[in-house]
Amino acid sequence: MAEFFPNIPKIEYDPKSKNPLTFKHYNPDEIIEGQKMKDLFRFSVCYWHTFRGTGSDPFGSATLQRPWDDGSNSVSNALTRVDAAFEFISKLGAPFYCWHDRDIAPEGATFKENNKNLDEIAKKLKAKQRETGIKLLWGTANLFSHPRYMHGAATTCNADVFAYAAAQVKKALEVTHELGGANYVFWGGREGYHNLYNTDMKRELDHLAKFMHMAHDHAKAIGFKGMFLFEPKPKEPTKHQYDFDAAACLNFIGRNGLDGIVKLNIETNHATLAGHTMMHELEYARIHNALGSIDANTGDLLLGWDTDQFPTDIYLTTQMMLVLLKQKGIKPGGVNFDAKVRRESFEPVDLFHAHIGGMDAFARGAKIAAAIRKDGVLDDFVKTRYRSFDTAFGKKIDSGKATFADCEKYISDKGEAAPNESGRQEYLENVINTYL
Ligand code: XLS
Ligand code: NI
Ligand code: NI
Repeated sequence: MAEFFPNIPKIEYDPKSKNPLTFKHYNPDEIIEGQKMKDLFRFSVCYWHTFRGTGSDPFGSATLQRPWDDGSNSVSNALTRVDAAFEFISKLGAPFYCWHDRDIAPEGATFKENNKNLDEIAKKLKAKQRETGIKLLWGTANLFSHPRYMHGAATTCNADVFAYAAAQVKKALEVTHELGGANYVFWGGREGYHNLYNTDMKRELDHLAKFMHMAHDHAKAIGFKGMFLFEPKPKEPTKHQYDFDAAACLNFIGRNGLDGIVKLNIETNHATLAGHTMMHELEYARIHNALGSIDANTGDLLLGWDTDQFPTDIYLTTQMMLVLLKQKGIKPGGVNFDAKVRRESFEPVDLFHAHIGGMDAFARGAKIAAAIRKDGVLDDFVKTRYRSFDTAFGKKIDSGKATFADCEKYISDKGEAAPNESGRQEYLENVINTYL
């Protein structure tokens, strides 16, 4: 069979090598806090950026050289792409991949034709998964590219479009199930709005909740046991995306009886757009037992949109791993590179440089986070900082036994609160830097 990435061997861990096509930190079998790195991260390659990205932007056309892709919307082109994708993922050594239905199979003239195309490609994906051992981290449906979704999908004003979206998710779920997908993702796409003059927000949110319950009913009917994941994003393409951030999503989940059915897929660049750090979003999800998976990338603080760059900042990955290690990893989710090479990085080899850099950044972040955790630097400080709630009146507050009147009596008797202690933020920042 033709090789699509000739001259590129399987990427190996070789920390001493000067060859840029080797891992310097990601060593799949190395143990971090009792887990092999490959099981801790569960790295995934995304089909849309890596195999469907063209490098086009609003100011210029495609730049990326993808010699295996004839640029057509044909099924045969899509089938060849599967071969290229699996060669890439195998050589990289990522255990997972993920897709939108329309990334893997072309949109046809009718709904039935779409499904037929999808089945044909899924058959090949299944064979390739078996041949290589690469697994599907998650599937999802593209409910935003086609013009029919201009007003949204589950939150559209057009009942036919709602039905179309439901039928499309039904099929995408079935294909995800057929391919043994570990999760199913719902990123909001066009679920949001630009202007309330033309929008019934209550009705749209009710439809979204109905849609999610219908999806869950179907998952049960076909025996799909994977997790559903919302992917928060505050804006883009709409001005107000309903799934703004982890907190907004969890509010929606809780208010609509979706607890335990839907967790979160947290994306770095989306956290930035929401005005949060990634560490905040991860921790918010984790403490609510809702940290399901990660879309790893990074934005640019000087640009206000979803630039989806590969993550290379070790400070960022260290913070992420500090949270991830607290919950002993991310399984059944993973770390999916929802990231794209810049349009100037147009050669196929750039895909390797990008992913190797991301995987190494996480591996290094994990080693640093594990060292910080081993020494207990942050944990001990935080525990001590809240110790007034471990004894005496503080304990009464924590156990829910104190009333306002009790607080009044306690503090009147005492006259003044105990003196505060320093938060030592700068000291802790310095300590963290000693590990980097
Ligand atoms: C877009 C999202 C998208 C989801 C999958 O901003 O990140 O790529 O991950 O629909
Ligand atoms: Ni994403
Ligand atoms: Ni994104």
